[in-house]
Amino acid sequence: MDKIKEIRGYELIDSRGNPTVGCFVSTVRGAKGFAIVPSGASTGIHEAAELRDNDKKRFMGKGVKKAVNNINTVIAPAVIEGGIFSQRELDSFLISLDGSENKEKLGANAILGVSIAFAKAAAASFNLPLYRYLGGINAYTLPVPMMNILNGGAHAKNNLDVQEFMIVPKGINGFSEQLRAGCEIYHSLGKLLKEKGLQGGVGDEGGFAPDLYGDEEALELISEAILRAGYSHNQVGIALDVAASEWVKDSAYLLPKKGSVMTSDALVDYYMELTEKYPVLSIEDGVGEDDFDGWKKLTACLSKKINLVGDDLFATNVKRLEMGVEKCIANSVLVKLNQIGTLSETLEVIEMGKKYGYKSIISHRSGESEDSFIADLSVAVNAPFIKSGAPARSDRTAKYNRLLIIEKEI
Ligand code: 2PG
Ligand code: MG
Repeated sequence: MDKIKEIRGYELIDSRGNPTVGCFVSTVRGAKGFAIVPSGASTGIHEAAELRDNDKKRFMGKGVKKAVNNINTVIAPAVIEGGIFSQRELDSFLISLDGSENKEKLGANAILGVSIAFAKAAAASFNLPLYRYLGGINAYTLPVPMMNILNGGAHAKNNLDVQEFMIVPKGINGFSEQLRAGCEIYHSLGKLLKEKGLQGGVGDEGGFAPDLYGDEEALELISEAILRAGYSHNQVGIALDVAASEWVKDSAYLLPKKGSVMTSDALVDYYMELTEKYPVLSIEDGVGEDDFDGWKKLTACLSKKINLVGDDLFATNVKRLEMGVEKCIANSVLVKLNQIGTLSETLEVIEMGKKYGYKSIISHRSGESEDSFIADLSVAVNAPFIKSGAPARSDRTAKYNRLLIIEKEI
């Protein structure tokens, strides 16, 4: 059996120009793993805690030197001395070393960096591709990409309240053809926006970020861009991440950019109307993370027709998903490693989802890097979907490109 030789933390930069944790793990036999931790903007209140320095003199308080220091001076010596070389053992050791409910002591960013870098080093030590090491011989399908081609909400400075408008080439066979459709539609939308004089650069996840009359205009433009690129709405549908937890104000919803106030009943009625008018096949966080009555209504009205995805609702946490199963709300679960902070806990959520019929969508964060770990993870667990932003910008395409390579291998 191999052994961990070294664990080293780094303060690096993410796709938004904010500091983030990098982690290097090497083994006695010379295997190496390197991970970069992502970071969200529309973070839910039930997520594990990201440790930031709050030193206003550096990076507007966003430095991660404390988290890096925790890797180098607390985690590294304890793990190396413990002689651990199994993912589950490592992750439960890290959880107890931290000791808090939400990993606030060492920082979920510090813990996740070690957890992922170790998985990569272990795969290298066993001489296996990462997806094969993680998924074994059962890793054999590629996810359908959900590509975010129009950004709003907390991810863009435009006037749209809905955070993500994604295209989903569900009716096309094969990952590379799905990705090609995504690229062609992305360019088709870019051209359409230019024709209409609607420019405005791109948002955090690489999608266009124009000012529009409202969310419906976005749906109209994307529906048209799909057709103009030569695809039908049966081949390529639309997914929304409303990120409605961002709108919660007292017992209602305040759409911050439009300034309108809505109840959750009105939101559900609105979504029903949208699914009638446009090829919408998935809605994420349609209501707030703790609006269980809203979730019940949403599920009763739409769960037979489309995917209802819990992101902030479940926070990649088995306890939250268990509660969702009991309440019979949503039918899909968004999976983000840094919402919970270790690989083992993330895998548990995916397993629980499978057991209760919840589809997994393996997801990036809006603050990303060149690390493509989630691509391998999505294949390892045969996830039906991955969302990694637009088919543009290296922080997003690193994952799609990795999947193109895996597609050739399996
Ligand atoms: C989301 C994510 C990723 P953030 O809400 O699903 O798209 O955004 O990382 O900002 O939470
Ligand atoms: Mg979301």
